Amino acid sequence: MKPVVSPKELALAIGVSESSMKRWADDGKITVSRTAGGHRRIPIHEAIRFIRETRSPLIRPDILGLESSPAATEVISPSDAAERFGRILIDGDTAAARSMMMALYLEGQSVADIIDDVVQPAMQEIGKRWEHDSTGVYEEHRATDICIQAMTELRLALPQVPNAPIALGGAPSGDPYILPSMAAAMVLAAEGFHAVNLGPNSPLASFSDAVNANQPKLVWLTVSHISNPAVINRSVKEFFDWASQKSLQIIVGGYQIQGMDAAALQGVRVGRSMRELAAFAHGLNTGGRHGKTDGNGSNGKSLSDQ
Ligand code: B12
Repeated sequence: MKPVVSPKELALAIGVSESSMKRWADDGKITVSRTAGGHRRIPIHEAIRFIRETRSPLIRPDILGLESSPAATEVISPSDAAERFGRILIDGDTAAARSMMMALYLEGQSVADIIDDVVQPAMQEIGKRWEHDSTGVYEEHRATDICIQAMTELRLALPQVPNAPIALGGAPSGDPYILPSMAAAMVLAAEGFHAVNLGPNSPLASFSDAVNANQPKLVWLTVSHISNPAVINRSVKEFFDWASQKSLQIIVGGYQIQGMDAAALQGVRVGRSMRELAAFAHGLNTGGRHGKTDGNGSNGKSLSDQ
């Protein structure tokens, strides 16, 4: 993905004239920066925002430095998307996974919907394969890596909010799962937070240091594997007791969250999906108004209305 593009490049990528693009930039419909020579330049996340909000067809993703696999253009019903993505992961087709994830976002799906409706069910199916065939283990590991690549590309394309409130989170010691916390960071970034992801296997003591250093508004914890229940429940309870004195908003979730002691989770919000995380974050950012910032992303105006 290119960091910035010219009006000419963005115009070519979505099939409009360069003069229209320059006019929209001058009308303030697209935020541009200027080079020393005065040339307009469009940051990639701004180009992505414009394409998504106007529902513009991305006919030349390669011009923006994005993958242009057929998967990007194939029309798939939401119910088939998870199965299609699962097939792509089993085939090890990284280009198709990146294209499909970006295409789903550009057509208006929220980050939370993409994770809950496409990534989670696809990985859940892949997680069953090792029971039937030992090759299922490497397929699962490779699928995880392909998801990391596609999710990283989408995260880098998300709008960047200046002076955004901070959200911070990860998975506890002994929990090696990468995708759940990465997904939480993406959803919170799409909801206007600056997300600090400590990732898998993070001792709760490091959460306290990170909270002191970053002063977050929101803390998330994801639990997919409990290696030592006594240790995890005690350290989580200690951290939450300490954090609750700091008027921090805390939300927890994950495949194994039900395996945690209720006492350890007292006073914190438990969520089952990325949609619930998005709604919680939106409420925090908008003083309780429900909904989510990363809705269908359309400004309701097509290109001809610009
Ligand atoms: C990938 C994977 C692994 C990989 C992880 C690679 C990596 N480093 O990230 C590795 C290889 C490490 C792994 C290991 C194991 N795994 Co595993 N793994 C999976 C798999 C296939 C996908 C998990 C994933 O990342 N999903 C994608 C994320 C985005 O989805 P999610 O975790 O479901 O999260 C959703 C919700 O929980 C929620 N959520 C998650 N976090 C949060 C946080 C907040 C705040 C909120 C609000 C919501 C929320 O929203 C998410 C999206 O909808 C699952 C299958 C599954 N879950 O059904 C099995 C699975 C979880 N693993 C399983 C098992 C058994 C194991 C092992 C014990 C296998 C073994 N014998 O070694 C080990 C245990 C860990 C260890 N000690 O190594 C079983 C668990 C069964 C059980 N009853 O606990 C599963 C279900 C597979 C199966 N069908 O048997 N695994």
